[in-house]
Order: sequence, then structure tokens, then C-alpha cells
Amino acid sequence: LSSKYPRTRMFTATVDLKDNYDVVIIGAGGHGLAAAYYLARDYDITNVAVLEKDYIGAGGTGRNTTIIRSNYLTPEGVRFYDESLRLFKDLSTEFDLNLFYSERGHFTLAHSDSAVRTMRWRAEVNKHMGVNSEFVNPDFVKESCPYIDLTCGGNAPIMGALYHPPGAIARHDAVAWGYGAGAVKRGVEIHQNTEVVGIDVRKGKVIGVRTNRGYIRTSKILSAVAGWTPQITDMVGIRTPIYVRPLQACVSEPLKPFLDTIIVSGSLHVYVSQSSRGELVMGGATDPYDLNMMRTSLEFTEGLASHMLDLFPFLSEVKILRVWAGLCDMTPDFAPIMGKTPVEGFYLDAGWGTWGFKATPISGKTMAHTIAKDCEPDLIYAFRLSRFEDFELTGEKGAASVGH
Ligand code: PYC
Repeated sequence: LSSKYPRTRMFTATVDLKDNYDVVIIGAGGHGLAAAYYLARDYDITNVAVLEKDYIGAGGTGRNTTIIRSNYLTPEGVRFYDESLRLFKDLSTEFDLNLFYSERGHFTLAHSDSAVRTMRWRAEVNKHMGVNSEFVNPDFVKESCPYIDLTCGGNAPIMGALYHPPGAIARHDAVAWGYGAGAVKRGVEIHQNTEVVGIDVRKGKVIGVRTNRGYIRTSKILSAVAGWTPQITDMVGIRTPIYVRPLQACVSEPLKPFLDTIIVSGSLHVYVSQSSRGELVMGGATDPYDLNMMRTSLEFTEGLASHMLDLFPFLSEVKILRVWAGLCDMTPDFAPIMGKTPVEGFYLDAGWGTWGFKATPISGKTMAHTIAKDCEPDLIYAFRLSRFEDFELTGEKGAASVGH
């Protein structure tokens, strides 16, 4: 760490804001910190401030259910998430920090003819793109996950699944800590408890950021604030089709290991994996209304529990330990919005809905490229904001784990 800053365990203690940075990144979640890391590592751009109104990883990064996969529906999605998965595998070594990356195998269950068709479709696109996925029959599911009830209590029998062996989980907060520490080591400043209250634009160009701790002059701003994007885009007068929905999740008390794989059922609105501590990490669909609040509800917990019992009836006495919620930037086509915007120097990393954690490394890498070169790499062309005007959507709804 640079000797000019007092040192805390992984990060520098807060220092005064400077009045000028080459780049200001709004949001110290995984995406914002990854962008800062790659700006410093790959482009030697280190006069960078990451501003966070709360604490590192307080948003979607610390609130997701940690699933990593690349079994998407569109070739553009598959290519993008597969590069992310590839980067994830090396991060523990790169950061010298154990992210508990654990390859589990990912099953997306099909309970209807139309779901079987979608899983077969995804398997074929995945294989075409060199990604390891295949459609498997119910016996294969049972062999890999012996405790599952294939009949789902007679309510929704499992007809097959999309099996994706590289599907993995990782310690989500540690991903943000690793990127943050790596960025700070290279000279980036992270300012927690620093809220952006306004952005100044002159003649179509970004010129500065107003914060609760003072004014910063800058010509480049990245917004990476899942769930708060509309507040930030309002500051620069940009319209996006993003709407915000809460997504709740929970963990059970720790159990003896019985679930080696990740099980997802869009139809039953449930996804589950077992953490290295033995807790079942579970989630379901987004709440069915727009809301900027991270409250939890009994309705969610009861609904999730009942669907979990369809799959694993023997869990009926298991207690839920914690429930929480995060905020999701939803987009009409279930793909992110990344890249340049009509305001010069204002870059967007948004629309991460319920699929942002797995994209952390590649979003950081591609946004760093976009900011450094003022030009988007091909990998994110399909995610550009203008696709909504051009009617060129990147339809990933069929690959979202979350029911809709
Ligand atoms: O897209 O894999 C996913 C996911 C899991 C939980 C929410 N989204």
C-alpha cells in the first residue's frame, strides 16, 4: 500500500477528497471496484475516486446468492458471461485472497414442455459457443441430487434439466474486497459514506460531481449503482427503461452437506445451493412491484419455503436464519445496459437485474476499457443503451434464474 495513507487491514483509512480526479466511479460494489482495479492495472489510470454512499459491497454485491454461470440464451450473453466465469477462476490467486470459488454444477429444472424446449435451446446455443451445457433427463438429476423429489409433491414433476457443469458459487463480499484492495494498492481512493448529490454537465459533457463531502472536478464518471441507477441518470438527464424491484433471499441454519449442486427452478420460483458452512442459500422471484426499499416480507419467506418443500420435503423442520433484500435494476429484455451514453464522459454500468454478481469481473474489465479508450469493446455491443431505440433487444428472459 502506498505509504502516504494510514493503513487499515485491507484498505486505506478514509482520506480527504481531492478536488480533481481523472475518473470518478459512483458505487463501491463489485462492479465499480472491478472497473477501478482494471483501470489501474491495465491502463495505469490511478487518479480515480470510487464514491460509495454506504460501505463497500453494501448493495447487490453483498446481497446476492453468489451464483456464477454462463449458460445464457443469446450468443452475446453466453460469450460475455463465459469470459466472466473464466476470469473468476483466477481471482483468488490474483488477489491472494480466498474467494471460496466452488464449482458445483448448475441444474435449471424444466417442469413443462415449453421449459424443456427452452432448456434444449439454451444447451444448443451454449454448445455452439463452446460452453459446457447439456439437456439431461430426470434420472440424471436424481443421480446428481439424490434427495430431490422428482415429482415435486405431484405438483410439477421434473421433466429434465439444463445441466451446466461449470456453474459455481463464491464468497460474494470477498470479490468486492479483493478488487477494492487491489485497486487501492495501485493508488485508487475509495471513499465510503460519500454520497453523490448532483452531477454537473456543460455543453453535453460531464464536468464535475457534487457530493455530501465537497465538489469534485472530473471529465469521466462511471455509474455502477445497481438499484439506484434512475437517481443517478436523472442527474444527467438521461432516460433509460430501467425499473427497480426488490429481490429477497435467505439462508437456513447450517445442515450436514447434502446438496452438492446448484438447483434452480424458474417455474417454482426457487434457486438454492449449500454454502461451505452448510447453510442453504435460497432465493426466488423479484417482488412484483416497483419499490426502492430493502425490507423483507413474510409472504416471500412462506412462498419460498413452500416451493423448497416441493423439491426437498424432508426440510420441513429446518429453520430460516436470515432474510434480506437487494434492489434490482430491471430491463425489458433482461440484459444489462453498459457503455457510453449521450452525455460525453458519462458511462453506464447498469440494468443488472438479478444477474449482476456473476458478471463482476468482465463488467469491470469492459467498463475500464470503455472509460480508458472512450470506446466500447465488441463484447458489450449487444448491451448498449441505444438498443432500445434501435429495437435491437438482447432477449435473455429465458435464461434468468428468477421466475417472472
Ligand atoms: O441469474 O443465476 C442467476 C441468479 C441466481 C439468483 C438470481 N439470479
